[in-house]
Amino acid sequence: MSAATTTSATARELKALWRALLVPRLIEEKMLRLIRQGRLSKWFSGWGQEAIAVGCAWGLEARDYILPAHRNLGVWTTRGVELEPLFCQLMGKSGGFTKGRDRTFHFGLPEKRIIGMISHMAAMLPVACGLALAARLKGEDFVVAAFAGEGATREGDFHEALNLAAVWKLPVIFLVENNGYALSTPVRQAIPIEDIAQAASGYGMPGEIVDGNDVLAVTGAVRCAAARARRGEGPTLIEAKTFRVRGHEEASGTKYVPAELIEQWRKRDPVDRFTERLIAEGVLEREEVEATRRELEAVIEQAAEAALARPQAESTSEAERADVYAPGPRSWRAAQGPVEERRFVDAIREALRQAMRADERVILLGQDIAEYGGVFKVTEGFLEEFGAERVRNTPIIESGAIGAAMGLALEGFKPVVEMQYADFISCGFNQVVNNLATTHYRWGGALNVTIRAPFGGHVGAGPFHSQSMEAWFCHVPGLKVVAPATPEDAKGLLLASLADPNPVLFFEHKYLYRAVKGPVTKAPFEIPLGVARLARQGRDATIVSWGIGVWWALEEAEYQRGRGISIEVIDLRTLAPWDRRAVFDSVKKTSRLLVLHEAPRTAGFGAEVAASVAEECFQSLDAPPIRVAGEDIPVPFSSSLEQKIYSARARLRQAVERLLAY
Ligand SMILES: Cc1ncc(C[n+]2csc(CCOP(=O)(O)OP(=O)(O)O)c2C)c(N)n1
Ligand SMILES: [Mg+2]
Repeated sequence: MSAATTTSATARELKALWRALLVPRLIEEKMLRLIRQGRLSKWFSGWGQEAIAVGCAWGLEARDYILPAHRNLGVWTTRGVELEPLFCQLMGKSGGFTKGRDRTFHFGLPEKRIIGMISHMAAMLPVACGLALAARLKGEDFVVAAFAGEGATREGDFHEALNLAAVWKLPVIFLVENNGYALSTPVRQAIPIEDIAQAASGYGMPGEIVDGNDVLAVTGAVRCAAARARRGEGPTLIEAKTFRVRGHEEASGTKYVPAELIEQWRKRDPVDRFTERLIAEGVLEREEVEATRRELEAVIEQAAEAALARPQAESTSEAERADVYAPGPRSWRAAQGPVEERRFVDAIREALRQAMRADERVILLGQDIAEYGGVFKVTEGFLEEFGAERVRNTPIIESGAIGAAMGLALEGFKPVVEMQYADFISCGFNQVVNNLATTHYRWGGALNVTIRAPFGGHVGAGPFHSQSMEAWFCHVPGLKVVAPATPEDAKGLLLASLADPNPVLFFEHKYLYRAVKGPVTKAPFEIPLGVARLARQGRDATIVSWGIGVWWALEEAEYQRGRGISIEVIDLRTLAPWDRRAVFDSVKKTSRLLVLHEAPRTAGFGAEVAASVAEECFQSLDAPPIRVAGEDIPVPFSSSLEQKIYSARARLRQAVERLLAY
């Protein structure tokens, strides 16, 4: 572009872009002054990389989502996020976007179509896929741009997300900032190829390399990729080559970076380059540069000082706890009308089918769930009834699928992800415990995601297809954990989980799928989460359990009845939150507690129940609470080992007798 061909409209746009590029630089100058003055503790510098964040935001439309990373202040400023609350957020002051709950750019601003990151590198990339899928399902033409550092591209989520976006032809732009280092590790120690853009060919998408220090080049590449995505041609990987001239974060220095490399890249500073270019082209006057700087500096100074003057964020335990979960529905449909005998598995299928018929926002994701109907055949026939857009086979990507579900939920869908076996949720653990669990507390994003997880043993399936891992998740604030024992409960609790605007882990015991039958209300209804069921009334002792353990407890209670002993059985049904009242009331009546579960004993959920009863019901107890649980070994394959050594069931009788004799 030369001065002669620059029209006044493009000149105006170029000038506006230049201003947008200057803003994050000037904010950073202020932040660095504050650090030197000891008034700010932490800062991740984006100095020298501003053209990527600003160029991306500039190249997209306001309706497009951006998922920035930790050096992308320019995304927020270019989208016009107000400076004072932004500074409050960065400084942990009251008035910030997360109310002091999370740091730096870890928050979403849905009204600006920005979904911020969590600390875990690359975790937002599958989320971008979910948002993009939402665009497709809604027939809207927004695209989603997601950032990753070159270091983050070695995480599995990067590859799962690229693959998913490519097989589903999703409107995603993956924007990799290759700045030469991941903390102290230079690219050559972590990445065996010169150009990360090459990865694109392995996923069947275009891979573009762009000069990340040239804001017009970035804008152009992003516009091209966005146009392609809007045409329905799928994702693009853009690698922006740049350099991290100020080190990882301000406290860690740059000693390990060769000084000449920094010098070399400082000469290619994106702000200086663009300024000089616009001056050379006659778009900008030198005096104007100084005047604009002064004008913007004054605005930044004022907002930063106003933020600094504010108090630290303050709150109460009650207020903090209240925001861990999104408020649920106020009313539930009671079970009413005719019932029919159903197996456990059929009750689950019926709940899903009724929910899908009633609400188009329910979308199923999982491995082999479409034509094949899932390995346990829970979704058999669903593809035919609901179609391929709503019943989606995913590749083998637990993390990718759960992350995508989060993106769908942010766009108002109610995704249900089927784990093929609950054991494989370990591959999606990060998405569950860090992304799904924390989002509502941190910035108010409600995530109506249900993860169905066929779990448990007694099917002779060995250590990796038999685990009971409910306790892993009960420890994480922000998740709900459900484990039904009867067909009626399976249906009502699953419908409640689908109606709940929070992430729910729904553990379905595989042995019960086809071993248990019972009356199930035909019409849709919900059983509120967090309410236990009195499975059997008794006087002499209480057994608390869930899942298959309830059946063992009932069997034992029946045996003891023959000996004149009356045992009460409480089926917790929901473990997080659990019905403390129901358990305490029962123990106050019977004075004896046994908690029974299939999962290994140490740090199992039984420990929580037993400890709470010891704390809250000590005066009523005639015996110490007893736990009967799986042996602390991996679940053995041989059914004789599993049943005689691993299984809690093998130790139940003796334990009950010990409890009664105490
Ligand atoms: C999963 C995970 N592991 C480790 C870290 C610690 N960590 C924070 S930033 C960082 C380097 C990231 O490098 P890169 O992705 O290249 O981004 P850059 O900082 O260079 O912009 C590391 C290792 C993390 N945040 N997440
Ligand atoms: Mg890097």
